[in-house]
Amino acid sequence: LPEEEKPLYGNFCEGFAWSVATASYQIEGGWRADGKGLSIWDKFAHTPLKVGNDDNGDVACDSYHKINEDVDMLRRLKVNHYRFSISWPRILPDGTTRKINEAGLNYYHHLIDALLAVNIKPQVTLYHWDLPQALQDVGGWENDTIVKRFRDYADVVFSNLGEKVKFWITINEPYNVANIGHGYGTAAPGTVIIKDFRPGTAPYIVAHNLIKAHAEAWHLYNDRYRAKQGGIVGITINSDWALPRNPYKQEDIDAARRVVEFQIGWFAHPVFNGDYNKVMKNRIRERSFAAGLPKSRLPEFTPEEVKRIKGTYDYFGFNHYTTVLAFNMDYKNLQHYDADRGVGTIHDRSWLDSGSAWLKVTPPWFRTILNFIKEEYGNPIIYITENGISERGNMNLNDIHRIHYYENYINQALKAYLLDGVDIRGYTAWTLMDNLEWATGFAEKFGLFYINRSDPSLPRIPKQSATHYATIK
Ligand code: GBH
Repeated sequence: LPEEEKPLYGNFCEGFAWSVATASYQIEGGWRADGKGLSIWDKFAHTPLKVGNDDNGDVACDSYHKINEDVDMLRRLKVNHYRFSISWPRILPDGTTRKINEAGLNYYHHLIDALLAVNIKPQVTLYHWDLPQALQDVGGWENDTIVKRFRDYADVVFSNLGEKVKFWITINEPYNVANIGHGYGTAAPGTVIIKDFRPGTAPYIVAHNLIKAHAEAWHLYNDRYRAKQGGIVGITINSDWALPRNPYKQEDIDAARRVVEFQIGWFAHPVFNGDYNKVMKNRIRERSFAAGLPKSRLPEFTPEEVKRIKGTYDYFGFNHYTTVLAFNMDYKNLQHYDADRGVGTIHDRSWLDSGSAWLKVTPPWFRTILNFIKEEYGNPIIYITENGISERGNMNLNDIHRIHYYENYINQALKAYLLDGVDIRGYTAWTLMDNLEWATGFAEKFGLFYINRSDPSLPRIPKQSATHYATIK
């Protein structure tokens, strides 16, 4: 084996959080149960041709009615934490505090009580992409009133559940919300009509509001809840690593760096260092001016906002799956996030495949990107909040590719911790069970447990990897 692939033996720190993750829209179902409002994913998935096979989350894994079954799986995995998200419209049907849906809150109370009863600590995400449709109808994340709406929602959640929850994630993968949801449009809210297609402006406006919303939720917790509830709050940022396609070519080396600056940096630079990074500021300004625009398409934070946003973290939440090869690419005058980034990406043909076109098995650079975060953002506490692999096709319980993936990625994280001093406090597998993989539907399966969808009781069946994950810790 090459040196970087040889396993290291050892352990993570005392009290390390071993976890597994899900997200509300991907598993809950109960899309209209007990007064829940509609989310942008309900609407998107009910629009023909938006989701593979026209699948939707109406039933999903029916977790809304299967707390015991879900907790049983977690016990079998021997995890000490469980990461799940709250459906905003299940608690606030129209997105505002005008009406609080007690039945929705009770679902989360019952789930959390069932977890705590078996010593599993909840890690709760406030926003994993299912915005109340009523808020989308007034502009969603593009309207800056969302910042206050999100803070009010966080207030309801902290005040109701905060006695029992000590680990909060404000927003999952703001990159996806901004660029996939409002740029490419292949996730909700998506682009419905051509005039909505503003891939060089909408993502930046949305990101701006996401960052402010996160900061306001963090401050709210810090000022009003931390002293009595004693939890921690952070944001979860996702990024691939990027290698230069030609490692001897400076413009490819720069392109690889831009991939990370435009993905991690977009959000982490404001939250950890204050303000956007120079690479994004300069490129977007120059390209906006070159197109004759009067100002940069990247919004600016005022000095007060920079101060308010900087330092709004108790840890760095990080989701990671794969690596790309990057090369410099000139998109001419196109006003688009991709063109601002100015990068083309490919995969190395030697990398192992998964069930997802974008996901290749590239464990060594997990260690590299963890080191990048350590160096770039002042050696923060890091919780790995997602990492995992998919397959396609019929039931495959003998998922050795997943065992291989977890073994190797976790070992690279261990090297980052033991050899490089990266302050990793937790690891989370994505995902507990096969679920609605967003726009690709149920066909892409990331689960440790298989769900037999042709049986109406939706039985959860452990794959080999589930048994294996229980022994890794
Ligand atoms: C995470 O996103 C999510 O947090 C989680 O909910 C999801 O189920 C999981 O990972 C697995 O995907 O089809 O070429 O447009 C990971 C980042 C970004 C990966 C969007 C898939 C689509 C690529 N995802 N990407 S493409």
